Amino acid sequence: MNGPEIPESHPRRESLLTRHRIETGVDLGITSKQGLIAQGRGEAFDYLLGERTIPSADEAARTAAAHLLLADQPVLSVNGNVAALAPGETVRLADSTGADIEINLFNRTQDRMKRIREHLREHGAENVKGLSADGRIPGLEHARAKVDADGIGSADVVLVPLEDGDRAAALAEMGKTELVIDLNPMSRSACSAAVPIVDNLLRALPNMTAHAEALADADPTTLEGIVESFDAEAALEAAEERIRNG
Ligand code: PTJ
Repeated sequence: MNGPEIPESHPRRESLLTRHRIETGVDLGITSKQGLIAQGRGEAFDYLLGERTIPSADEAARTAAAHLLLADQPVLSVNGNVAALAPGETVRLADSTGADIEINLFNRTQDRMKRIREHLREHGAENVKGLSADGRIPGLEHARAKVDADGIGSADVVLVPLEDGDRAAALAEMGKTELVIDLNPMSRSACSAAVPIVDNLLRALPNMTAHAEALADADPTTLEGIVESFDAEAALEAAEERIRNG
């Protein structure tokens, strides 16, 4: 993906390049137009967080990596923003944790599903789920309820990046552990997550991969210790405190 001409010295270079990825996603038919609005919302929170990974988010990323390594059937859920922003980073996290990748869209069309699958394949994904849609998440009225029975439908741990909605709570109702990446610590998804990672997707995914690689040889007792000592409420409070008071 070629970026626009933005000088290295531009103070908002990273932010502008990220915007360009989302714009390109819309042009390619991967990202929905609403995804542009979601991006703007995220940017505002990131600005207030200082555009860096705060210590509580790093601890959450490590805990999420431990959950993925302990899981019997972990799945990374991908929407149109995630596919445009971090396709390679998603594939690398899946590879380092043995997780499946499943496309799950709010504005679901068969055309977008296929384009996103193709895009992920171009970035190294081998098996992309979500198109069978032979399972349902009970209690959801919209398209996010459509899942693969052998994917999110039967997963024990699901990573849900970048959505403020009711799916994380519905997945918890099904007994699944959900890990959420969301820059807004007050979003419904972050608040109902077992592990809310309040960080930019572009920093959180590589950070989780680095933690998963560092923990690859850890025994289950060590991983369980990491999971058990995590306090989701404290992580949300730390992020909100950073946003409100700098
Ligand atoms: O691709 P689809 O059809 O499934 O549609 C996806 C969108 C993005 C339209 C849908 O999930 C949506 O409307 O999202 P929301 O409700 O705007 O929520 C997005 C959440 O992600 C907000 O809380 C943002 O703060 C947050 N967010 C946005 N960009 C980032 C982010 N969090 C982490 N990293 C980001 N880069």
